[in-house]
Amino acid sequence: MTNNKYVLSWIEEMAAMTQPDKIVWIDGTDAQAEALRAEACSTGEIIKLNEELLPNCYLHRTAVNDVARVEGRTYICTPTKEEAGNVNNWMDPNEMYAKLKKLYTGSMKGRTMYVIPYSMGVVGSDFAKYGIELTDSIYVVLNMLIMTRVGTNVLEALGDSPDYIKGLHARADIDEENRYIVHFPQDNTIMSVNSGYGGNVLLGKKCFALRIASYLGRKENWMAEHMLILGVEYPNGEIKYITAAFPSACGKTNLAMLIPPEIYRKKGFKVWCVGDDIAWLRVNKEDGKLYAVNPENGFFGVAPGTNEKSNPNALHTCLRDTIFTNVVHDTKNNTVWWEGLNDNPPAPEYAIDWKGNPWDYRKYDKKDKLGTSGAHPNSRFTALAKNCPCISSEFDSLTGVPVSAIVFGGRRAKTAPLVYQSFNWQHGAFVGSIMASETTAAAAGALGVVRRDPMAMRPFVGYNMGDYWKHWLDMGKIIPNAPLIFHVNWFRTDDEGNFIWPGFGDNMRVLEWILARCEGKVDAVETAIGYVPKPEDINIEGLDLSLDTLKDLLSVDTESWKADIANIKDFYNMVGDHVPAEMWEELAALEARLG
Ligand code: OXD
Ligand code: MN
Repeated sequence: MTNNKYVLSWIEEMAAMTQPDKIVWIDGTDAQAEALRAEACSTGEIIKLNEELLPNCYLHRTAVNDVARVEGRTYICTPTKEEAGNVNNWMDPNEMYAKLKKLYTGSMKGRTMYVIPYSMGVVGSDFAKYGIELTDSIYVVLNMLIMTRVGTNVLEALGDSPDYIKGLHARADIDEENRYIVHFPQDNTIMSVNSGYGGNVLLGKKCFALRIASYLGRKENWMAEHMLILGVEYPNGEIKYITAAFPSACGKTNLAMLIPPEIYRKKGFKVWCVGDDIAWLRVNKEDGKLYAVNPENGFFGVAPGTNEKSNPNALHTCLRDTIFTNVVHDTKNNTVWWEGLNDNPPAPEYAIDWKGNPWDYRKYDKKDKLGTSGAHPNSRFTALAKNCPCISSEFDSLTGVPVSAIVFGGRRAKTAPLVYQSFNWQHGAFVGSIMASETTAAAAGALGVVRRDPMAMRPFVGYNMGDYWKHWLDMGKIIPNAPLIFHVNWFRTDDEGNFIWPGFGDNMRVLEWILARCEGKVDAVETAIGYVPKPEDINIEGLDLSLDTLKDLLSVDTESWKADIANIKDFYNMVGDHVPAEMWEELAALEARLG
């Protein structure tokens, strides 16, 4: 399919090591995908679901020990440890290559190696970057066909160039002790072994589009971020775009596919989804604004909790052409189910849980979610973006969309108000650097344990975190018309631990204020942490929420901020001596303002 000598010699070398029985090139055609689906069904790797209810949908179960990303086994192998920094795991590249060689040698014996040429971004656009993933898993091929743009046109666009990201994935023995997800940024190489779980093996996603891309972005003056992208359409048809970074499992997909409350819909407001997980951002030379694309082609969303109320758009997206992973199989209707889908779990005689065992929903115990739930809490749907009812008409844009606002967010019971605006780009980057989430009582034993997750990129920066912050500061200097930077917190709780803000579609009310700030159309109150809305400027029409409660939501709890400062200092010290002086200055200034 190509004469590119760099590609051919690399594949030859990888095949000599892994020793597959045969090599199959993925061409992106429906005919080939259909044949692979049939083959995977025949071996039980995937199960075809009810064609009438869920057309072209399949179910897959991973190994029980292989259900999530493994941060502890994810490495950034730069030549020096300093380049990878203190937040990443690091090993000397030569040592790591030697270790991996042992694990890969002969790992594809008796198996087929699939060669997947794929693009992150629209093929041929200025944003696009190309990759080739070698894998011995049909499940990976079928997921990559949804999540990325795959086919011979990628090889044509690459031509004779050596400029592509190499990715090697082998399932090997799915051995947790020898599971490695490794990045060699200097070699444009990703190696993943002993896993079959999406986040570890769909190498275009976290590995390429965040870790390797963040490294490339720093070299080439652009940004790869863990951000959703959405467009708010006003009644006059104008659309303004927002990107937002929240830690994993804080509702990025829900916000990206938000349906505005009725009072907004009646006026003609709409929200369009450009992306739910990753944004690549570049400065547009013509208007000096920051433009964003979603480099992916699909959504790898968390299934549990997705329902007609929380996210109808996501639910409708995954009613066709979808691969479900680790959800409940309803064998009566040959469909799927997960916790939070509806109140009708399949009857025990027809229910198979994510492990492949008979499952009785009546034994579900909140305190032992993992042991008793039918779907794994991290079970997923892999669905095509183009099937999303609210997908933006700019999804395939070659230039991307102009970003008015960047929003950071976390899950904080008390510290962060509903929304605040940073004073300027540098302060905004600081706000991103101190992002954090607290564990909830429901999710883990300890309540209120703070995990700092700068820009929601803690597990995804492909180099030193301090240098990444410096890159943020540097980018601010080369964007003539930079977006404004905000912080939101949908998760503030009352003294009984109940969420105060309704969230979901009502988050539209906060987005409206954010965009009004960007347009200079609304005033704000200056506080120690940034600009906070005047309570009367957040539209609460139609909400069961008083102005006093809104005041509480917007108040700055000085004592909890002061208490947070020590935690931030510890974190900065852990990140180490690459933390830019500007960030320490911002921290000192915040401390002084808090008094
Ligand atoms: C994801 C994640 O899967 O952030 O998107 O963990
Ligand atoms: Mn993510």
